[in-house]
Amino acid sequence: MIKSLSPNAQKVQDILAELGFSAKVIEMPDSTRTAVDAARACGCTVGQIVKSLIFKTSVSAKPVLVETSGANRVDEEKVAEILGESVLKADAEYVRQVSGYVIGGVAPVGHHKPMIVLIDEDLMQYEEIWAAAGTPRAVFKLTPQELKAMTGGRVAKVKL
Ligand code: 5CA
Repeated sequence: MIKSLSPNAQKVQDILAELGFSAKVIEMPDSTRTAVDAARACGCTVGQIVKSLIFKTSVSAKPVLVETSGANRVDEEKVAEILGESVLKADAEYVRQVSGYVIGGVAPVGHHKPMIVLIDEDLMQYEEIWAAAGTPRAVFKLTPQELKAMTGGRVAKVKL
């Protein structure tokens, strides 16, 4: 029997399909909340996990999504240089408000508010990567090119 997805994971699946992507959302029996958890559950390296990290520009107060390799940390100064203003890391409430997802489940698509999107250039080296799909147990496999296409993100040097 095929188990149905939880509502948030199904929402991500529907958005992916609407956008024309064939990716399949999977709900894992174990947590995929962190990049390390997700790598274990997906059987891939931590570097192949997409961390969807949310920041806020400090002056214009715009949400910024930095799609980061699970192996890397974001250098906020590099992000600030790219955007022309400094950024602050979002708290859990802001993440929920702008993305519509809880921490650990933030997907690359389907956000409540449109966001500026940057993509860690290190993600582009992989044949396949995995991103969160709406809950801290839901993921989907995609290519870096698909990540770029579905987010409209700009590939950049963002790691510390
Ligand atoms: N599902 C996994 C990988 S697919 C995932 O979503 N990983 S993540 O890195 O994108 O999400 C966890 C991130 O949320 C952490 O790296 C951390 O930057 C952020 N985070 C964790 N706790 C909080 C918190 N209390 N407030 C704001 N951000 C947080």
